Amino acid sequence: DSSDMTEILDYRKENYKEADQDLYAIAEGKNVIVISLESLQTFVINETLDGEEITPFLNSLINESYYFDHFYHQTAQGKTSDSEFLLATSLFPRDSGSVFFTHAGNEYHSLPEILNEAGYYTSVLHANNKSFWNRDVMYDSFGYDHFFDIESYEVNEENSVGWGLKDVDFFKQSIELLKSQPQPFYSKFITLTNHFPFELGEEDKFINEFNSNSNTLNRYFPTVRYMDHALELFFDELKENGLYEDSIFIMYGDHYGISDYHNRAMSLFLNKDEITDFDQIQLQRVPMFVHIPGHSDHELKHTVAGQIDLKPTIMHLLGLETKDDIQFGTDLFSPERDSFVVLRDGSVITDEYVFTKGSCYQKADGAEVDIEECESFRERGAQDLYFSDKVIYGDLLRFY
Ligand code: GP9
Ligand code: MN
Repeated sequence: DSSDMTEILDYRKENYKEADQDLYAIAEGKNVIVISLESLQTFVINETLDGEEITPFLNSLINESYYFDHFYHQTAQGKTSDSEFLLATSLFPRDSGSVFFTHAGNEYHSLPEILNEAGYYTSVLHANNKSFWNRDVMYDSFGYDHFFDIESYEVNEENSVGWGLKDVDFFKQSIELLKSQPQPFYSKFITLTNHFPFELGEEDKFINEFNSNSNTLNRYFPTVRYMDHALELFFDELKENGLYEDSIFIMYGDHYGISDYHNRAMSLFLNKDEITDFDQIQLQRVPMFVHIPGHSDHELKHTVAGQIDLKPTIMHLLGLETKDDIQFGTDLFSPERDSFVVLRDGSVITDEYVFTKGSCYQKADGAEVDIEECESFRERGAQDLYFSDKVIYGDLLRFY
């Protein structure tokens, strides 16, 4: 009930972090282009296969972006939709099932809604059926102005593979849709080609497959490489169409693409004897970029963070205060920020420690240490999840 809300509000106030003075409002009034990168994991960044870079474009963009190399996905069974939920609400998705299906009727104070109030036109672009993941219903709850779904795209046999429209064609066709929108806009793109089972035509394979007992992992590399290529072309097209300069870019991997079922093959790629529980946590990292055209202070960021931190980060970059919003993440640029993330299964990661599956490890070398070392932030992680779940199950934002 509403007394829970009071408790949660106090907790929220305690954990609020002030924005960085120099970056607060740096992108005020600019377009925001968010790109959800299907199944992209951090382990491919700055790596090669048979001597070829797997993500040459993204690697080059690291030097021109704030790139976060200790950024974790926090999704569970709701996969892409869970990552969308984290971004829009700074709440945790459900530990099982999909919050997009079970709690689409809740009251939310979502990022699109907040941006709408701040004068933004808000949209999602994704070439799939609108009802997949119950998006059409949840997007209404979130208050998006428009969802450019599969009906907005020309999809045929030539420009499709696997799940549907190929990323290159998706981005190409999206340019006109973007141009049709009032500015400033907040538009989220969801890519599709780098999705299990990672199918790709020969003409789109720019690097070799890997060679292991997992065909899934083997095929992952060419589809990642293809997505990277599609992004490069998209940036070029945005520049040609005058949409680049006045925009900022937020890009992140939505969730893992390679499950622990493929650990033997993964250990071969990573040159490890085996993938331990500790390694498995490191594999939950997904790339995250904040790219601000014309900004010269970009740097590599090592703070431990997750998708729940995206909403406060974006809001502060746009000059929107977050103090009165119920959020379980913190601005990634805040100088006061704790290096900390809790995954949906209760695993917790800091600069120094990893807690997972009842064990505590030293971050630097993966050595198991006394569980007491992890206790304080294991508790904090459990507290975050508990309060966030309360908000969702009790539809508590009704009272706020
Ligand atoms: C489907 C796409 C993929 O529209 O977002 O969903 P996923 O299976 O990754 O959750
Ligand atoms: Mn996905």
